[in-house]
Amino acid sequence: MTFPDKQTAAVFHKHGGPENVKFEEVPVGEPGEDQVLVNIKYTGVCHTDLHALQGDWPLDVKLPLIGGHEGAGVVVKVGRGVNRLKIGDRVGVKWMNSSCGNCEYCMKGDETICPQIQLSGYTVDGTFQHYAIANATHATLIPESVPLEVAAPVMCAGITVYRALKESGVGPGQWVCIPGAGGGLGHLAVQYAKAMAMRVVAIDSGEDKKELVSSFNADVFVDFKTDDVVEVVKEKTGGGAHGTLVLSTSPKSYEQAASFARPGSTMITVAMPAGAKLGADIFWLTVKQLKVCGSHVGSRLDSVEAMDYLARGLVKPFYKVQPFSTLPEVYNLMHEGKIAGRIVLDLSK
Ligand code: 8ID
Ligand code: ZN
Repeated sequence: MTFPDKQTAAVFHKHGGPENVKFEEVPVGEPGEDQVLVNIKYTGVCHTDLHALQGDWPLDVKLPLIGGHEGAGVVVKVGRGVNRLKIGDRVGVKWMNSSCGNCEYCMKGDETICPQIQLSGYTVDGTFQHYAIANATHATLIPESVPLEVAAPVMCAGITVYRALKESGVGPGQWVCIPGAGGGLGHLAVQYAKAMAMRVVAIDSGEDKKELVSSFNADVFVDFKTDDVVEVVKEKTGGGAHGTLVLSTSPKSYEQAASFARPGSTMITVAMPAGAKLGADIFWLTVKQLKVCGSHVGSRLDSVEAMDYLARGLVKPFYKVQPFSTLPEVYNLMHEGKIAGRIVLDLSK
C-alpha cells in the first residue's frame, strides 16, 4: 500500500486556547515493534482533547502534541512482530494507546491502570493527522458492517460509558442518573443504559439536548439551568438514583451527584473538570453508605463489547461530520457546551 512521507497534522506547541492549534506539515511515522500505521479517515473530538490543549490536568502532556484519540481508519503498514493485524484491516485508535502487558494490573486485565500506559493524543501523538501510529495489541477491529465515521465516537466516548455503566452496578429497571447526557459521552451513555434495561435520568440543558436524549428514550430530562436538579432527581426516582455517571464538565455536578444519590448507590467519576474536588459531605457519604468509583476508558474486551452493541444496532452515535480544518471551531463550540452528541472530523477535507 502506498502512502506519502509527509502529511498535515493539527499540532499545538504550547497550552492555551484553540488559536494555538496549527496545521503543519509533519513526517509520517514509522511503526515499530507491535505497532501499525493507520490511515485515519475519521476522528471524533472528545472534551479530553480540549483539556489536553488547555493543560488542565496534573499529568504532563507531550509537547508539541498532535491530539485526538477517537480515530477510525485502515492499516497501511505493520511493524515487526505484528500477527494480529494486517494491511487493509479497519481499526480504531483509542485513548489507551498501549500498556506494558506484564505488570500486576495488566496481568489481571486492569490495563487501564497500568503505570506505563501510553495515551493517544496526550503522551503520544494521536489521530488529528492522516497517519497515526497505533499499538497492534490495543487497536480495536471495526466490524465490516459499521461505517468508519460511525465507529469513531465509540473509540473513546462509547467504550468509556459502556465500561462505566458496568462499574455502576445499576441493574435492569433501576435508575441511572447521567449529568452531561447531551454531550459526546452522555448521548451514548443514555443509549447503552437503555440497551441494558436501565431507567435513565438525563441531566443537561437546552432544547437540542433534550430532544436528542428523548429520541433515545431517556425516561426523564432535567435541565440544569432551569430545574432544581437535586429535588427533581430525588422525586422522579423515588429517593435517588441507584447509580450516577458524572459526564458533565462542570465541577458542580459532583456536588449535586452526592446529594441526589440513593443510599447504598455508586457514583462513577468519569468527567475530569479542571481542578475539581469531590465536594461531598462526608457525613452523608458515610451514613448513606455511598460508593465513589473512578472509571478510566475501558479494556480491550470492553472495547470489543462496546463495538458489538453498535454492530447489533442497539447504539447509534449522533454526530455531525465536519472538515478536519474546522478543529479550532469545534473546540470553541465545545467550550461553550454547544455540541449535542459528537463532532466527527473528516480527514479527507
Ligand atoms: O475515561 C474517562 N474517564 C474519560 C473518557 C473520555 C472523556 C473521561 N472523559 C471526560 C472528558 O475529559 C470530559 O471531562 O469526560 C468529560 C466529558 O467529555 P465529553 O462528553 O466529550 O464532553 P462534552 O461533549 O463537552 O459534554 C459535556 C456535557 O456536560 C454538560 C454540557 O452541556 C455538555 O453537554 N454540562 C455542563 I458544561 N454543565 C452541566 C451540569 N451542571 C452539564 N450537564 C449537567 N449538569
Ligand atoms: Zn476521549
